[in-house]
Amino acid sequence: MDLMEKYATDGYAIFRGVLDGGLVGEADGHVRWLQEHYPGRSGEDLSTELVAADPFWVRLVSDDRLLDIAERFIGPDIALFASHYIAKPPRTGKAVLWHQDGAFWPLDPMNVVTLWVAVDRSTPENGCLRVIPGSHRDELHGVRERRDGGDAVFDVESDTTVDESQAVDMVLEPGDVEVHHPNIMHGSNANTSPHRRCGLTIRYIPTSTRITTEEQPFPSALLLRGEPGVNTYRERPAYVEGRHFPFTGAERWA
Ligand SMILES: O=C(O)CCC(=O)C(=O)O
Repeated sequence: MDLMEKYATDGYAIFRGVLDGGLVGEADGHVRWLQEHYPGRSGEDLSTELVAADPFWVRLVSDDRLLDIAERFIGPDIALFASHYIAKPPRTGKAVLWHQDGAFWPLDPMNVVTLWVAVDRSTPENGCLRVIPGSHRDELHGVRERRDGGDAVFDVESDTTVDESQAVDMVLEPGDVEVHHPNIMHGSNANTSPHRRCGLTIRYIPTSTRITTEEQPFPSALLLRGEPGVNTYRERPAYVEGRHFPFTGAERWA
């Protein structure tokens, strides 16, 4: 099955070997740098409000290989809505409870695509992403405070029952990209293995999708390709040596 057909049928698709080892290695260095600079944040909490001040983060989500994939799903005018590294540490990495992204997002209409970029090898042992194929055809269910009493990355989950026997594990190599629909039911287990599990979520919207938050521009709203459409955007950050994470080509962002 062609990957676009796969997405239409199952609500997700996997693009293999999208990013090269050099850039994935820089993303790995970036995660470590962020953890040094924000010691109060866990590896699962490196997210949206940090993006627009971080030239490498903006460089990474602007990569043409990623935008070319996003363009196939949402067309040529592309903005960033949000992005989040979820770097689950070895042995103590937390679960992400079952949810549909669209149930949480201030977007109108809910036209958005997620690219999940594997920074580490991602397997059932280290808590890979799991999806319920075909669940993207369901409506958006409500959400509730979590009920399991355990420790999870977010405090909320979908308020519907999920048949976990239908779940498919997203086994990915560094540089692979999983793409998913805002209505697909997904989550991930805790990382009980000796290996970190790091992925970067990138939420791309067509610029015809409005970000409806009171705060404008939204902290991570950035125009990445094409016409600006209905939103206002943050300025791209200028790279300052010594202040920002250093990366290949940083001089072009100064
Ligand atoms: O990385 C994970 O474990 C969960 C990611 C997720 O919930 C998402 O991509 O929407």
